[in-house]
Amino acid sequence: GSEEQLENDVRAHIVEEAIRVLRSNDYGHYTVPAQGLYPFQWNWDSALVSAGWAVFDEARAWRELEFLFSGQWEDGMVPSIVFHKPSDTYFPGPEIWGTPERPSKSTGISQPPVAALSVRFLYEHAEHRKVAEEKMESLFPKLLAWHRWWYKARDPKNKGVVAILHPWESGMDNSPAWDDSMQFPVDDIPPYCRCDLNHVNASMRPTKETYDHYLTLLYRFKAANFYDPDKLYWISPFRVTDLCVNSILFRANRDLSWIAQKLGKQDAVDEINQWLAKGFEAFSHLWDEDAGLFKCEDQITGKLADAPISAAFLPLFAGVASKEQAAKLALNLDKWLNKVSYGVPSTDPDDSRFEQLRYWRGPVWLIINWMISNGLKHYGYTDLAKQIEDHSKALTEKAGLREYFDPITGDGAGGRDFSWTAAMCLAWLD
Ligand code: 2M8
Repeated sequence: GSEEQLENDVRAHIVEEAIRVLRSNDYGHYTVPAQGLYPFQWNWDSALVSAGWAVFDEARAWRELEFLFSGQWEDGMVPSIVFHKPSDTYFPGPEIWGTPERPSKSTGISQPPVAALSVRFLYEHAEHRKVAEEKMESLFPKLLAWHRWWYKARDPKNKGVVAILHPWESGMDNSPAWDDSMQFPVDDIPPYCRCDLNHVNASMRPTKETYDHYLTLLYRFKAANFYDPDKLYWISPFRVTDLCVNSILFRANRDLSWIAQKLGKQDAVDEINQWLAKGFEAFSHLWDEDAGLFKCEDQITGKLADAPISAAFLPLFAGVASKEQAAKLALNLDKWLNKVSYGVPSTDPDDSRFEQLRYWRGPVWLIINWMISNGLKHYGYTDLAKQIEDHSKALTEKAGLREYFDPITGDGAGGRDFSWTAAMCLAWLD
């Protein structure tokens, strides 16, 4: 009917907008998350954005991933930010991460390992099969080296789950799940000026107190022989089993195993399957039966973080939750959705730490919506998955391709013309 036609027109317009946004954030070999606010190549942004490019320019999609791996360290780590070209609109940039004489080419920490998912996505959606096979083959050893790095550098105690040592590594920078673990004393750090507040209202960003902690960690890691991966785990006052990184790593391992199988690399398949088996067991300790949610764990105190955050649902995306756990998660998610106009809020709205506009403490993020919705479908909760999809569409129709959204009003927040939001409209919502 005409209503359907209208909806189709609206979506077609958003697809056009999304393509325009990716093109305008394109620096040739990589896409910046947003002009001004984030002027470099970010790790998980790039991996997610490559799926958006894949919809209309396969060659460009592969280049995005290849360029991300051009920043890979010798030990396998893929940094959270690669500083290809200088920019003075972001803090902390290459001068802070590096030495005064030599700005750094990248940060010294990592981010959620999405890339293996993207390689599989690009391969499965490829029209140019031959090219896709070659690209997958050449990216495979780099992906494997990165996953190995996670276990070697971030799970030296062989728990089966890895630690983040900085909230920036989780991607969910100021999540209330870190509040207790971020209580360590702040060092006497050099004075600094935050660039983010030139672009975005302070009420939508982490507080000064939080930034002081972020920088304390950065300077301590830098003092440890410039981010020596063998030292960081032991010296960091912040060491957390994060649900976002671990769920994505688990899912990425499944995709990497799939890729290894396609390439006939049986040794790698065996190695990855061992990670999966250990991970499966380790996840069961992150389950809070009373809350019916997964929780992050502070590895220093051994305590589960009580904050109910959206990453609690990501084990569905990983495929690591049991049927019973999935049922409880679905029940909780349904309750959360009934408390807001648009889901999924990054913190349970009933929790005292919920703030509807402050970044990872309440707002809706489309990339997380995609992951949760994808996970729900896998477990058979198609109505709930569809509801999240509809909310995501409605948000982009109402507010445009913003960085994140207010779950109560549906207003857009943070950066504008945001690459990963655009990518979700192309690769998921179309
Ligand atoms: C945000 O993080 C950066 C630090 O990495 C920042 O605020 O300066 C987070 O939302 C992170 O998940 C994201 O990758 C990055 C770029 O979009 O911005």
